Amino acid sequence: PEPSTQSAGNTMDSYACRRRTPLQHHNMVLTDALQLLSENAEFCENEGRSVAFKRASAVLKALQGPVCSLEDLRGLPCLGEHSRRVIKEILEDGVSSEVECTQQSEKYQAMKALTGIFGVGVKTAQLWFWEGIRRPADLQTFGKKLNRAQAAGMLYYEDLSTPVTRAEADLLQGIVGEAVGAVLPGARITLTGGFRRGKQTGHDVDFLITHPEEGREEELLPKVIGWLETRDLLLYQKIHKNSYLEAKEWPARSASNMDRFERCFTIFKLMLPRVAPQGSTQAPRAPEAQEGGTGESPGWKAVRVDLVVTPISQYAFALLGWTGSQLFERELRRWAGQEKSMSLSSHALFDSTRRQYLRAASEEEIFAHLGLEFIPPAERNA
Ligand code: 8DG
Ligand code: MN
Ligand code: MN
Repeated sequence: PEPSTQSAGNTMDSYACRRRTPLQHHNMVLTDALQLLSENAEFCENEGRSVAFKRASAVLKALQGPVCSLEDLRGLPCLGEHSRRVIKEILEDGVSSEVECTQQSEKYQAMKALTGIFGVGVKTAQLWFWEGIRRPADLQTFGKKLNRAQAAGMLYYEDLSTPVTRAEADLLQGIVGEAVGAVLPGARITLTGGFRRGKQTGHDVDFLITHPEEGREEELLPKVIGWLETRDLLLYQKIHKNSYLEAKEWPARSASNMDRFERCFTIFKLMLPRVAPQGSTQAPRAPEAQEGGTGESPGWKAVRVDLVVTPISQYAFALLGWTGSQLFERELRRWAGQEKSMSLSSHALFDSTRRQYLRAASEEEIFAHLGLEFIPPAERNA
């Protein structure tokens, strides 16, 4: 017997990690509206409210048909008074005045544009907003000093705000795969993030790198970056050691392999395959016309790529952690903590009751440890 079927009685689990959430669903207008309110709450640093709207939106994504009246919402979890009011308005008028108003607001539009710059978070964007900055172009006018990431973010703003396609992700998989194979034969890469969940576009491309022999992955990342830089394939890169925050949040343990977890936030210079005009055998255009306003493309595109290296013993946890969605991950951790007294990270799973780490070689094993039915990546689009 299925534990969470959707009958007329609207049985739905309140944990998104206990539901199947496909990419395509039936309530796009409503979920877009709730997600905009969630985003706006994030811009106002109201995390509780932002998560509440995300949870409400995720519930509608998991429904097996469109919501046509408030009746259809009966018995559904995570839909607070505010969310229901917004849904009601849209069902009655086609739009929600609050959503429209938010979307038109100076604050929302400025925050959207400013946080759209790579390297700019909500905190920075807010400081800039208070100083009167509204658009990326204002930064120069105001004489703002940018860090290296933000400077790259400005330089490639247009490309980076253009969605990455699945085809581009595949091209990058080929390149990263070649780099990894060249510096460490036997090392493997996996495409994670939104593309692993079946998305056709993304804001970046996420790769996980490991080697079947524990320890061989050490020092791999700087070598991969070196290989790529030698070939002029990177526009920006910054390697981060296992973050302090993550290390601090984690229950103390002596195992040293924790420190081997590394990641690199990069901007790739992705050479685009030339599509020759029909019947033409002309040589490719010379590269000088990059800025001339000729409307021609430079032949490459700046693309954000995240590279994460993990020891094989942590691979399943890293894979689960980097596949997302962000809300699905959050719900997994909430389930682990609140219902199982366990703590889950992209490194490991700790059982507080038994005071021990639970090993896992696959995502399936982690779900099993957590007492959850396995949800495949394509149904983690909460
Ligand atoms: P998109 O790029 O298509 O827009 O969507 P996405 O692929 O789902 O989002 P993402 O921002 O690229 O993040 C993918 C997953 O990676 C997400 O579930 C959360 C996770 N993730 C980060 N940053 C970090 C981090 O610093 N540590 C860990 N453990 N996970 C992270 O994005
Ligand atoms: Mn991604
Ligand atoms: Mn990412």
